[in-house]
Amino acid sequence: MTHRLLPDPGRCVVMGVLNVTPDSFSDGGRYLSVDDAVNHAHEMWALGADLVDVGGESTRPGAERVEPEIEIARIEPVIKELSGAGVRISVDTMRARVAEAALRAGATVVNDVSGGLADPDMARVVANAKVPWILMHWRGHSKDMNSLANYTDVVGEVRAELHQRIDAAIQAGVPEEAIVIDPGLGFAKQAPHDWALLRHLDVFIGSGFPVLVGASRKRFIGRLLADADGTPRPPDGREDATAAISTLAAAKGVWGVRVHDVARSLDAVRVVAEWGTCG
Ligand code: PMM
Repeated sequence: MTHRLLPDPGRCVVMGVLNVTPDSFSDGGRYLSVDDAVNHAHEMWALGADLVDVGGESTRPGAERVEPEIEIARIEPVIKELSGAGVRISVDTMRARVAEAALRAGATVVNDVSGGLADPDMARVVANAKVPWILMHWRGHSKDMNSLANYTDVVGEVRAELHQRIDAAIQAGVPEEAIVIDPGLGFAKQAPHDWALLRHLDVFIGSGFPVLVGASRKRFIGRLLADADGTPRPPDGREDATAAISTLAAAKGVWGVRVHDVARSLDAVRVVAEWGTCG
């Protein structure tokens, strides 16, 4: 069973990415003004996105942290305006204070890339607000992330570490149906780890929790599509491959995909639903 605040469109959910940041790896700086951010969210919503994921802190490898006040100032007016217009919003933050401000402004889902590890107060905020919580697999902040990508069995270790986060959330009073899990592609992972996690999505789906996959435009796709001298394909040339991953992930039965290009992935998951293999 999924939480009443999680969209359930009868096919794989498509979550559109809205980074209100100057430095995210593929869309940083594009939607820094409130108007640009709001317009882009409306475009994604009009295309049929089920959820718009609003974030005010870049999590790309190596990124420096921003102050919580800055994070709040970036996202709060955007969330207020969008939720007032009926757009369903998740907030992409690992800070309890920021999540609280976003929920007050009208967000209805918390997307925490640290799975509750970065801020010990996050579980209390989510439990009190009675909202869904996306727990992503994470091993440390952006500046340390690459040095933490060491695994002997990436699928088993990510699964076990996610289950620790699920147990901690439940112990803190978060109901099971409020939890979504995410293997955290690109976060303390090298490309072979990302591919192994995708190849074994059934392990995560088999846990019974809804699974979200965030592959959109990530480095492992750029490396796969590198040119003859090994230069990775730039992020804006990774959209068709992203949609291919959405297709395969939806066919496996994931709950949702988090993407920049909503139109392509929506087409993909609609095909899967019609084909009859989704969910
Ligand atoms: N990836 C990014 C940011 N937030 N949230 C979830 N749940 N899963 C992800 O894979 C994820 C995320 C980084 O990508 P971006 O800079 O393009 O937003």
